[in-house]
Amino acid sequence: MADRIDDPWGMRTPYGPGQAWPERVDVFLDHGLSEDEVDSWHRSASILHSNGDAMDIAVTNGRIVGVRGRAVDRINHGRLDVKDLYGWQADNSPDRLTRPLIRQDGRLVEADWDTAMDRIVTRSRQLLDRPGGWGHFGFYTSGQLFLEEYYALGVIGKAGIGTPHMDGNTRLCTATAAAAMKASFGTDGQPGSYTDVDHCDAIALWGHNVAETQSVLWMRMLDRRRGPNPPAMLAVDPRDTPVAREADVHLPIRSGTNVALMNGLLREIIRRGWVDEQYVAAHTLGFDELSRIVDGYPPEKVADICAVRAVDVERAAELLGTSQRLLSTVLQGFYQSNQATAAACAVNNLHLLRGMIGRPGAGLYQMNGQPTAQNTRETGADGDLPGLRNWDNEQHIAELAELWNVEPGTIPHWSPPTHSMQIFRYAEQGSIKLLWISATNPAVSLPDLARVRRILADQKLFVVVQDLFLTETAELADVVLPAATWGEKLGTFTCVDRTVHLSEKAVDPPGQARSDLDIFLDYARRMDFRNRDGAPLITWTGPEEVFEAWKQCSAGRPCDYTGITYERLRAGSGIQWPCNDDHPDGAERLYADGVFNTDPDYCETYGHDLSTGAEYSEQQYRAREPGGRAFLHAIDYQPSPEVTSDDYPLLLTTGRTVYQFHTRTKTGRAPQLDAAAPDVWVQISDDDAARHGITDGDLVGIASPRGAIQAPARIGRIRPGVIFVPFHYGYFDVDQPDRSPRAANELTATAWDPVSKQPIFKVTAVRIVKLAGAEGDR
Ligand SMILES: Nc1nc2c(c(=O)[nH]1)N[C@H]1C(S)=C(S)[C@@H](COP(=O)(O)OP(=O)(O)OC[C@H]3O[C@@H](n4cnc5c(=O)[nH]c(N)nc54)[C@H](O)[C@@H]3O)O[C@H]1N2
Ligand SMILES: Nc1nc2c(c(=O)[nH]1)N[C@H]1C(S)=C(S)[C@@H](COP(=O)(O)OP(=O)(O)OC[C@H]3O[C@@H](n4cnc5c(=O)[nH]c(N)nc54)[C@H](O)[C@@H]3O)O[C@H]1N2
Ligand SMILES: [Mo]
Repeated sequence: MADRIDDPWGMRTPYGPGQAWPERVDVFLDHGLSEDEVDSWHRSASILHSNGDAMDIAVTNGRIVGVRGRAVDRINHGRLDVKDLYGWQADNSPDRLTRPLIRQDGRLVEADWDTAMDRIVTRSRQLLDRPGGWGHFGFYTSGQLFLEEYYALGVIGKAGIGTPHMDGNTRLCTATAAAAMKASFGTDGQPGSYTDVDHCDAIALWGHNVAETQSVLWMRMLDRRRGPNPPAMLAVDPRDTPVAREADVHLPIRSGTNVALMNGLLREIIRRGWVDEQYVAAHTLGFDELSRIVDGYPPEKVADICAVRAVDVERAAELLGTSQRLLSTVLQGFYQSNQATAAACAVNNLHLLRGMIGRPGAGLYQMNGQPTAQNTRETGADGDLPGLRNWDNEQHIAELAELWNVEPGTIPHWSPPTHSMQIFRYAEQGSIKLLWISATNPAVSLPDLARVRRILADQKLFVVVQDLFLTETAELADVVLPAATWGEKLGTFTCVDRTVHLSEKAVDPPGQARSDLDIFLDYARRMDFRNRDGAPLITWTGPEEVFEAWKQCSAGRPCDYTGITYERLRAGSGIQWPCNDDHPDGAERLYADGVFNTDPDYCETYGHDLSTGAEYSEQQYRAREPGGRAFLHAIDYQPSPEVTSDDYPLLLTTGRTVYQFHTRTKTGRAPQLDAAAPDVWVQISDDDAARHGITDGDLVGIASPRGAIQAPARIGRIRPGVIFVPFHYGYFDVDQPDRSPRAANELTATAWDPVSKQPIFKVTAVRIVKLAGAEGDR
């Protein structure tokens, strides 16, 4: 196998439109083992991004020794991402947490499970016994647990405690994807399928560096690009990413200006007659208002706001407008940027205007980022209601009350679920007194880290952290619970294109570590939550029972899992939802008939004003008589909350490298990946570097109103006026305990999109200063 650190995408296997993507099986085994020497293989899928690449975990002598892509799976046809090839080594890391820790006299000390759980339960009871005690509980979970774990947590939070203060780090990740799909189509759920890559004639990548972040999807796109009749490609990204370099048209817009660009592109599509008028008339609402607004964005004005050339805006519109089978993918360049939901909805508008939804090649992925973020959203562990139900719909509440056998009033639905930025605000103000954090590392990943540290370290807040390692967040906890992870526990998860995979338990977890499901179920037992007949609320003992219960919860909803069983997932490979009597083998695409989930009794939201986030009432929604039609939404461009000034003249944007995953708890412990990108850097344009006298490798100081970091410079491959810092590198580094701050989120602001409430990680005003030459010491 070629060295995948040097070439993350591996060998090309070109193919033409409508052909099957050739197989290519990627394998990596430790210590030069051969496949024959492996004792056993256990099915799973990737846990280090959202693509859902299917793989088998190799086990020898009770240890994970490698991975192999699964050729028969619909998603990856055998290929694996570079992080998946090497990242599993973190499971075997000697510094895994193996025993619970409790804080005693200011220090974390080892304890047994009974003692640790008893602390949590004692505290929980004290809080719950007070009137309105539910309001003191906050749960902040992840996009990296399994479906069963989220559903159990959701039921504990909503039917056991009855708190609306539950969310996932999915708020930072895919809240905008969900919000945009709800706003346009009525509910969450990707319309498209990965097979759309096989059929499309144009691919548009909206703020998505897919080459580095879903590299197997990129391999599929590249293989089409190298085959006969390749699709055209458009990239919108302020940086010259691998995607931008491959694209036929690259629009390096200033970060924070997506809505202006989208309005301009939609104006061209309408003016130049590229609208599918029949489709728009039959299947959409809001065309006149949309036309009126986007008409204010001629190419010259767009060029001015976005700082790109007007002629390139026109070229991009032509690429989109003349395509017959357009595939779009949208991710953090839109979701974490200014006017996120409106920008993402504008991509939905594009597909609706062109009638490009629900047929082969005409695909739309409002992407996920994390491997199991889809399940956080479906099961309601992000605060939404399970089964993509509408918190504002009494009938939906009644269904859940019936299912769980609790009073409807127990289920929080008197106001919208509390989003994570607000959960941290309540913790800061002291109304949330117990914050339970599972599988996320907010002390590196939330904006404005100085504030986050202050909140978590406050003695008045009781913090539980459930993780594999003693992370920056765990260091601040009152109780740390050692979790089992991928490969050490059984469960299911669902990727971007609604494909569900089973992940087997291949090995035992280290020491006393337990699966997150076991921990949640143990808590439920100890808390003795009861249903309305006085019987135990939760009686599940293992993942398959939870999955069967979840199937009932999903029945009749868009994410219908009723036709899926563990047995079926074991016998074949991934299966897409909805999978039910109508779609016994799963549905490849949604909305093939042009009927959307906007019926008032079925939809997941009554909608928002996209500029202000103001919620619409049921009456307002019904008055629009959607009748299964999709909504076209348009708003005017507004500058981001933080704009440049004389003091802070540059825009900082943040993101990822192909070799590292998030806060590096896993990829930082895989030698090949760690070595490939061991430390932070700042990417800066030639112009800005020259202006500040910076040359390649110089140490640069970067400051915002909230904090400052230091990083060596890498010059080029980014537009002038914008700099980029990867957000992977926390303040904790075992090799360099005394080093200066380097986490991008020391700089970022507590600001979010009014509809999705997703933080704006991509637009921060900063200044830079050269600190030392390339050889200078720190
Ligand atoms: N290697 C790797 N892969 C991953 C992950 C990882 O950590 N590492 N994480 C996974 C997760 S959870 C996620 S959410 C995804 C994220 O996947 P991506 O969204 O592809 O990753 P990012 O690097 O956050 O952002 C994408 C691009 O947005 C551009 N951008 C910045 N500001 C703007 C703007 O205002 N407008 C536009 N149009 N573009 C802008 C950036 O330059 C960047 O190249 O990746 C997943 N896959
Ligand atoms: N500036 C900036 N900030 C960002 C972003 C950005 O682009 N720029 N991106 C945002 C996005 S999209 C995301 S998704 C977040 C990610 O941010 P985080 O979720 O904070 O990042 P991770 O490092 O993935 O943290 C996951 C934690 O869960 C632990 N873990 C892994 N598996 C398991 C398990 O099975 N059980 C348990 N209990 N724990 C487990 C890991 O050890 C790790 O500590 O960061 C966000 N923050
Ligand atoms: Mo994410």
